[in-house]
This record gives sequence, structure tokens and C-alpha cells, in this order.
Amino acid sequence: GHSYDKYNDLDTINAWSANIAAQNPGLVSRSQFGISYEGRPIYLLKVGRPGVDKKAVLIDCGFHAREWITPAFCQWFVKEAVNSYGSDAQFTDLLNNLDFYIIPVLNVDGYVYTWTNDRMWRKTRSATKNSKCFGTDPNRNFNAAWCTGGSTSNACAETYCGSTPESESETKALADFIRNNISSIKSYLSIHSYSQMLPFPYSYTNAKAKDNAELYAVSEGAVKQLESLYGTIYTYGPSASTIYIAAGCSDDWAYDVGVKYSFTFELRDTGKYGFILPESEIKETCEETMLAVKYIANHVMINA
Ligand code: 0X9
Ligand code: ZN
Ligand code: ZN
Repeated sequence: GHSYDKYNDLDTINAWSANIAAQNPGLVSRSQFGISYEGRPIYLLKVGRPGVDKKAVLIDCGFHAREWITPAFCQWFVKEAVNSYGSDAQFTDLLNNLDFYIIPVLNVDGYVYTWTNDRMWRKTRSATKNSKCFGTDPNRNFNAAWCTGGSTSNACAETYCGSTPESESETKALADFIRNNISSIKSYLSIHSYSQMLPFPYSYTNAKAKDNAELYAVSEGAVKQLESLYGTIYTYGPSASTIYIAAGCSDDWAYDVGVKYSFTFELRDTGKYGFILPESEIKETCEETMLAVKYIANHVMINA
């Protein structure tokens, strides 16, 4: 059965999302936002009190298949929203004034594959013409200096950029959703693991983003909140200098189409367990990350 303190498989996550929407009709609704290469539905939860002209924060999890802590975080976020509405003043305020679009698992085919075949799979599961290798790196598949630095046209590589920008059904669905809702989406948070970092654009160039100073201040404030709970240390700053140069990433693409508050989270840990973070760390990881996400959301509510 489903548990917030365990890693849930895709069927369990899909049953959970149907259920939490059914149980909280005034706060949570579920829609199918795309369909994967192998034909699985990709679900989207809209969390917030219905209202007119609401600004929105888009959060995706399960971008890279093996980063299991990330779908766990998206589930945790929705649980906290539902439990906090009407009792926690700050979260209630956020839910009254913002919509949160939550994608619990974007790369559904890859996620299933990590449960059935290869725990360390990263990419999508699409076939590539003239290659026996499968899968594109979804975070190298966006139209932001596509297939230049930090990515490759070698289909067998972990950072394969794909045959064209948005060649993947999953990335195309995400890009279409952002384009179709660009007037309301003010913030995009892409949840990954691991390395305890909170980078922001750009990663395809060493040039600073137009909003660099504000994004730096927001990431600093968010990290302070996160660190206050259990002392987990995060680094933050422009992606290219904080992590590495990488082209075709969703955060850079979203920023360049106009989503100003675009951040990537790299959750626990720093390498002791890496992608295989023990279930015993789910609760602390999610609780500390909630503080950072709420800090950013509050900034968006006030300033966007
Ligand atoms: O390389 C990535 O896609 C991310 N690291 S991961 O280990 N989760 O694969 C980092 C993404 C940071 N953002 C950008 N590079 N734009
Ligand atoms: Zn990742
Ligand atoms: Zn909590």
C-alpha cells in the first residue's frame, strides 16, 4: 500500500493521486497532462483554492528515473498542502493565492524501468533510430542551446540530447504545458537528486541571467530556511558555476520563455548513498525541502 515514508511504485503513486484528488475536491484536482513513449498516462495535480487569475508554481518530480526521493517529495508536498489548509496560516495563504501544479512522476517509463530492470536508469525509454541504445536525457532535450555543452548526440550516453529538441513525448508534454499556461506560471521548480544544491539559470552559458541578483537572493533565503531544520548544507548560485555547464535543460528553457523564478533542487545526499537514499531519510529530506519551497512560493506570491 501507499506510504509517505516509503518509495512507492508507479501504480501506487497513480492510485494515490486519484484518491487524494477525490478526497479533497475543493483543493486538489487531477488531470492527464501527457502520455509517455510506452503509452503510460502522465498525471498532473492542481493544488490550491479555486480563484480567478491566480499565479502558479509548477513543480516536477521524477524527471530522472533513478532519483526516487523526488516523487516522494512531490507526494509529501501534496499531503502537507491538504493537511495544512485551514490550520497553518502561511500555507493557507499560499493556497488561497497561488495554484501549485505538481507532476509527481514526469519520466514514468524510466521510473517503472528502475523498479523492474535497472535501479540506476536515468533517461526516458524511447528507441533511437540506427542505435541499439534506448532513452534520451530529458534534461538535455529542451530548446535552450540544445545539444551543445554538457550533452552529446551519442545515443548510448547518459546525457544524450535526443534527435531534436522536445523529441520525447514527456518533455514535449511539459514544454506544451508551460507554453499553454505561460501567463499564469511564475515559477518552475524541477526536483532532482542528489548533491544538496539549489541552482538557477543559466547552465548553458557562463553569462548571468538578467534576474541573477534576485534569483541569488531568493535561493539564499530558501537555503537558509532549509538548513534551519536539520543543518543540512546546501550550495546555490548560477548553475554553470555551481554544478556544471549543461545545455538543453528545462530550467534554462523555462526561464528563457518567461518563467522568472526557475530553480532546480538537487536533494539529499552528497554521495554517501547518492540516488539510493534510504527510506529512513525521506521524512527529513521532505520536511526540510518544504521550507525552501514555501519560501520561494511566498516570494512569488508577493513579488510576481
Ligand atoms: O545534470 C542534470 O540534469 C542535473 N543533475 S542530475 O544529477 N539530477 O542529473 C542538474 C540540473 C541543473 N540544472 C541545469 N543544469 N540547468
Ligand atoms: Zn536529475
Ligand atoms: Zn510536515
